[in-house]
Amino acid sequence: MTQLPRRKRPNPLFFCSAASAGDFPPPQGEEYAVFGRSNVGKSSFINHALERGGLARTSRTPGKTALANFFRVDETMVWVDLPGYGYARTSLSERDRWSKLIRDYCEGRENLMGIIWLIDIRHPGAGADLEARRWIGRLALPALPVLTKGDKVSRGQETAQGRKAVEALRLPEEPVIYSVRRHASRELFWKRFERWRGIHKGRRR
Ligand SMILES: Nc1nc2c(ncn2[C@@H]2O[C@H](COP(=O)(O)OP(=O)(O)O)[C@@H](O)[C@H]2O)c(=O)[nH]1
Ligand SMILES: [Mg+2]
Repeated sequence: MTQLPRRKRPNPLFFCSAASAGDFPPPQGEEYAVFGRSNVGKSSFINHALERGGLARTSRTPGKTALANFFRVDETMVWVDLPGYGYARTSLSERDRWSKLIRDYCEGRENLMGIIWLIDIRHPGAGADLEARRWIGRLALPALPVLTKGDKVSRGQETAQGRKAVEALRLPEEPVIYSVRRHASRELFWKRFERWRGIHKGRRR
C-alpha cells in the first residue's frame, strides 16, 4: 500500500456563520459537513482535528449552536459545523429553524462532498441517531462515521461499541474512534478521512 504524504499542520480559518440558507457563502472548493447530536463533541472535534483550540466554540450547555459555521481548512476544503440535532429542550420554533437550516444545507449545497457523522461512543443507536441515519441514507451522500469521546469507555469496550454502532446504525464502514484527549486520534482520523475522501471524490451526486 502506498503511504499517504504526511499532513501539513492545518491553518484553519473561521469565515462565516449562517442562520439560514440566504447567509451561506458562495460555494468554493469541497465542503464537508460535521454533523451529530447536540453535545456529541462536534466543536471539540473540529478544534482538535484542526489543531486550533477555540476555533469552534465548545460548550457544556448543549443546544447552543443554532448556526452553521464555516471553516476554511486549507486551499481545497471547507468544513461546516452544523447545528446539533436531537436536543429536546429548545423551543419548537427554534427546532424547526435548525432542522430547516440543516435540510437546506445538506439537500441544496452543491459543493457538499460528504458528511463527517459524529456519534457518542457510549450510545450508538440512540433514537436521534437512528433518525439521522435514515435521513443521511435518503440524501445519498457519503458519510464517515466517527465515534466521539473514546476515552469514556475502556479500550476493550471500544471495539464492542464500534461493532454495536455498525449494526444499530447500519454504518457503511467501520467508525473512526476519536478522543480529544488522545493525540493519536488526530493522525488516525486524517488517515481515514483522506482515504474516504479519495474514494468518493469524482463521484459527485
Ligand atoms: N471526555 C471527553 N469529553 C469530550 C470529548 N469531546 C467533547 N467532549 C466534551 O463534551 C461536551 C460537548 O462538547 P462540544 O464540542 O461543545 O459538543 P457539540 O455540542 O457537539 O459541539 C464538552 O463538555 C466537551 O468538553 C472527548 O473526546 N472526551
Ligand atoms: Mg458545538
